Amino acid sequence: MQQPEPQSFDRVLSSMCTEPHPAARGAAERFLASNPGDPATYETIAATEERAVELLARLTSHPTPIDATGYVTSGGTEANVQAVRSARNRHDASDVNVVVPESGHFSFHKAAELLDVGLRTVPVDDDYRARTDAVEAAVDASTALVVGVAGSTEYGRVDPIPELTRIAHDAGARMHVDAAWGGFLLPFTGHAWAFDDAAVDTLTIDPHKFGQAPVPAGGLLARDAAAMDALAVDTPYLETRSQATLTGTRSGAGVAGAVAAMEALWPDGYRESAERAADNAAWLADALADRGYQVVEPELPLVAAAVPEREFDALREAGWKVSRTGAGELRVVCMPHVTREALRQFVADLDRIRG
Ligand code: 0PR
Repeated sequence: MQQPEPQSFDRVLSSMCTEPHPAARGAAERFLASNPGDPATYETIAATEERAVELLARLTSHPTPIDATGYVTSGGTEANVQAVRSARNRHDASDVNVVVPESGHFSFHKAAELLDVGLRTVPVDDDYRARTDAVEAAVDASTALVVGVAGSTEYGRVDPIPELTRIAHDAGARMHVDAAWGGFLLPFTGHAWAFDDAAVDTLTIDPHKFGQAPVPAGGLLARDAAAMDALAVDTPYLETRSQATLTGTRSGAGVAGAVAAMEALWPDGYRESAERAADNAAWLADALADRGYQVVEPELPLVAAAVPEREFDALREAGWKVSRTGAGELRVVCMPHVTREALRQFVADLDRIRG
């Protein structure tokens, strides 16, 4: 029998994770002891991981999904670290740097520190998107990678990926798109973000976020095999001779859960989730604006609004798991588990708190 979650998702409005699809739970459980890090021994999960990469490649409009390279990471952090590592290893310069908009996830700070790469943080515009003029001014011959965010953590914004890609390539750098959260929403929007929209080199897209897969399941994809080859180290005593992943033993459950979720939901289930989330975000943004709050218009289903600290604290006390942007706004992520009814209750609680 299906066990319930150990903690209810009913009042979770801050998370970028969600309840996994039922089929994904079962699939994950079957592969709890399989290690995709040793594909010559665990052949079934190795084949399942190839399927995961193919499905992710379809979602991101990779030109050759069947031959796409990449793997199921432990999450967006590992995928971003590996993208920086790959670009660094391929870049022929000393004092390598990576150019990241200030809206970039903090995993790039970890990557820069771990890999001893300079981090050049560039400002965003008034609508929280990377400023192309600032990126242009920041790149130089030592820039190994430019990062664009497609679905930013704080405001759900999509950077101008085609322009950033041109700037990166003109400077001799590689282009990475961080669609860790946005990747399962963006195929149903008009945004330019994927492999067919620009000559993007690598891309992060996490099944364990909007993909409704169990944790841990992130994704790193590359346009060309060379990006993954640059990550490979020799593994003399394994039957496979090299390994490109960051971790060694990995979660078979994560891989199997991701495939089961994607097979169940791509594309119609994800489209429905994305549309429902967009409607919910628009509804919440209107409800907050009607009450006089300054709201950041949602682009993807993430609502930020300037709610005073006292009210924010009272919402937390009422059991709502909400979080704040760096600038202090209340932030609500309309994940698949966030229902309209929950949002109505949330707004009713806010009305009660306001008195
Ligand atoms: N890139 C982007 C755009 C992200 O939003 C995140 C995480 C990452 C990379 C890193 O992904 P992993 O956390 O899988 O390594 N975004 C959320 C955040 O840091 C993750 C999160 C998820 C936070 C659930 C809280 C939570 O309850 O805010």
